[in-house]
Amino acid sequence: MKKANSLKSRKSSNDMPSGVRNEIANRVQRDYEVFNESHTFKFPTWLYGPIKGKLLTVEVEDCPRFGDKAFVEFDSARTAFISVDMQVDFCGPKGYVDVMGYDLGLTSAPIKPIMYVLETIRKGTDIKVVHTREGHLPDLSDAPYNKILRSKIIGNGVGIGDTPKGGMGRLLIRGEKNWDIIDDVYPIPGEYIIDKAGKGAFGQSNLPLILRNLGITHLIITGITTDVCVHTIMREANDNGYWCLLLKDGTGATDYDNYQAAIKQIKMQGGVFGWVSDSRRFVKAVKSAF
Ligand code: C5J
Repeated sequence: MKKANSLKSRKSSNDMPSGVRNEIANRVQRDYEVFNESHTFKFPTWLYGPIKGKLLTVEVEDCPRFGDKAFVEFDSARTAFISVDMQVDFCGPKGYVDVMGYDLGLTSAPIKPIMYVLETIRKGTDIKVVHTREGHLPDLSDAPYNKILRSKIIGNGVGIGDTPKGGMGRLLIRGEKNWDIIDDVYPIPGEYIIDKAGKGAFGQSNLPLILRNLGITHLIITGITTDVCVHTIMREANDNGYWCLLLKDGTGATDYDNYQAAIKQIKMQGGVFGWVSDSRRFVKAVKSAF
């Protein structure tokens, strides 16, 4: 009986007239109505201020439900394009992924789409470009012991810190050739390189500081691997309030089913970790804004 009463009183406080609801609830109600009319997640100027760059409107898929189409607005000046771990170790011969025996065709598939997006962004836009690299110090002091051990087992005796036969250097060690970003998508002056010791980038790198200093609110995410570093970074960013969009052809995993599952996971709950689009639709939005 007591329980029923407290539930009842809680329900009535939810039914309060809009005038006494807090600001966020009012904003959400308004933007919900705007979304229903326009199928667009408008750039929240009330939260971040007026648009500083160009307004980009990108089509996203399966949002809010599978089969639906929606649009997301970006302020180019507050957007960062992230290319995750496009290193030889993850998509090149005799690198970490190759030594583990996975299909390099899957992890190198996003190279061309990323090149296409980079080429577009680099043609006079104000979108910031951030590249990440996963790797450890030569003495392995920043590598979890279980990570090193597991890598040695799956690599049949060749793990993190070891040099495979005919390889370019020690696997996943900072400064080695195989640890660096592949030439096709190599950073150019003015772009940011983030070195991280983990799968994520919000705990083991200075990415959050750089994004904050640049005034970034929205992220376009690409890179490898979809189900590991890309997903970890997207989840971390989403939890930190960034509006995240994954370009599905700009990412790949060591297993195709995992790639598909990782894409599907993002789309659940109306976009539980953000949104999914592709390089063609993103480039179209950039070209029509600049
Ligand atoms: C992995 C990564 N898969 N960059 N790293 O170990 O996804």
